[in-house]
Amino acid sequence: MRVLLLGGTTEASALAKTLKIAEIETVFSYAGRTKVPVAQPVPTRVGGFGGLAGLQDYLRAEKITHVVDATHPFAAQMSLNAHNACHSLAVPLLRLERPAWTPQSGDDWVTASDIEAACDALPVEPACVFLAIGRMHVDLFARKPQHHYLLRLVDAPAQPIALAHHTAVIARGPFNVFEDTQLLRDHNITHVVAKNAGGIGAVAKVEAARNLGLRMIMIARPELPDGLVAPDSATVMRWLAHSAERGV
Ligand code: 3Y8
Ligand code: NAP
Repeated sequence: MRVLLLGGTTEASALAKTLKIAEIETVFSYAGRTKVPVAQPVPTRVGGFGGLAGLQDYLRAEKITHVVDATHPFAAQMSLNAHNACHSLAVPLLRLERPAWTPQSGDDWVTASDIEAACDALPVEPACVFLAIGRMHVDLFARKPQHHYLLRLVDAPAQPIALAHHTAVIARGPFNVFEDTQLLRDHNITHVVAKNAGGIGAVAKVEAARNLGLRMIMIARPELPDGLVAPDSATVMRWLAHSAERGV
C-alpha cells in the first residue's frame, strides 16, 4: 500500500501523523502556496502535478495504490483532478471532508454563494471588515474602497494589496478564540468575511465574531465531485485497513 495524501489542512497534518504511526507508506503533497509549509512526519512533495495528465503520470510513476484527498473544501480544482485521475486509473480515492460550520441561534450570519456575493453583502456605509479569506481573492474587494479591511495572510504579500484602506497581519493558524477576539476588538471590526472551511484550525474567528455579536458573512463551499467522503481520520484508517484486507 502506498498512499498519496493531498494535504494543506489541519486534518491532513493530523492524518499524516496517524499514517506514520501505522507505518503505512505515505507521500504528503503540498501545492507550494506558502513559503515554508509545516513540516510533515512523512516524505513530502511540494508543487502542482501539472493538471490531470500530470497527476495521472504521477500516480503511475510512483505506484500510488490509494489517494486520500484531505485538501481544503475550497481547493475544488485539486479535488476534481484527484477524482478524475483516480477514476481513470481505478485507484481508490477517499476525501477527508470536515463538516461545514452552521449558524447558531443569535448569530448575525449571512451566507454568500461565492466570494463576489460576499463583497456584495458588505454595507454601503464604511465599515471595518476582517477579510479572513487569505491572499488569493482579496483584490475582488477593491470595488468597495469605502471600508477599512483587516487582512490575515500566511506570508507577507509579494505585490502591493489593491485595497485603498487595509491593515495586514501575517499569521498562520490554527488560531484560538482568545487571540481572535482580541484581534477583532483591537481593530474595531464590525463585519467578518470567511470561507466555510469547517474544521478546528480556522473556527476561532467564527466563535470570536459570535461572542462579539458581529455580522458574519460566510462564503458557502464550492461544489465538489461525488465520491467516497470520510468525516475524520479514524474513518480514513478503517477504509485503508479494509482495502488492505481485500487486497485492493
Ligand atoms: C499551503 C500549509 C496545518 C494546516 C493549517 C485549516 C487550518 C490553519 C485557517 C484565517 C483564515 C485561509 C488560508 C487558512 C487556514 C489552516 C491550515 C488553514 C485560512 C496553510 C498551508 C497552506 C495554506 C494555503 C492558504 C491559502 C489561503 C488559505 C490562509 C502551510 C497555512 C484564508 C483559508 O498566500 C497564499 O497563497 C495562501 C493561500 C490557500 C487561501 C487564500 O485564498 O489565500 N490557505 N494554508 C498549502 C499548500 O501549499 O498545499 O503553509 O503549512 C494551511 C492551513 N491554513 O497543517 O496546520 O486546516 O483550514 N488558510 C480559509 O479557510 O479561509 C486562514 O485567517 O482565519
Ligand atoms: P486548487 O485551486 O483546488 O488547486 C489549484 C492547483 O493547485 C491544482 O490544480 C494543483 O495544480 C495545485 N494543488 C492544489 N492542492 C495541491 C496539493 N495538495 N498538492 C499538489 N498540488 C496541489 O487549490 P487551492 O485552493 O489553491 O489550495 C492549494 C493548497 O492550499 C491545498 O493544499 C489546500 O488544501 C490548501 N489550502 C487551501 C485553502 C483555500 O482556501 N483554498 C485553505 C487552506 C489550505 P496542478 O493542476 O498543477 O496539479
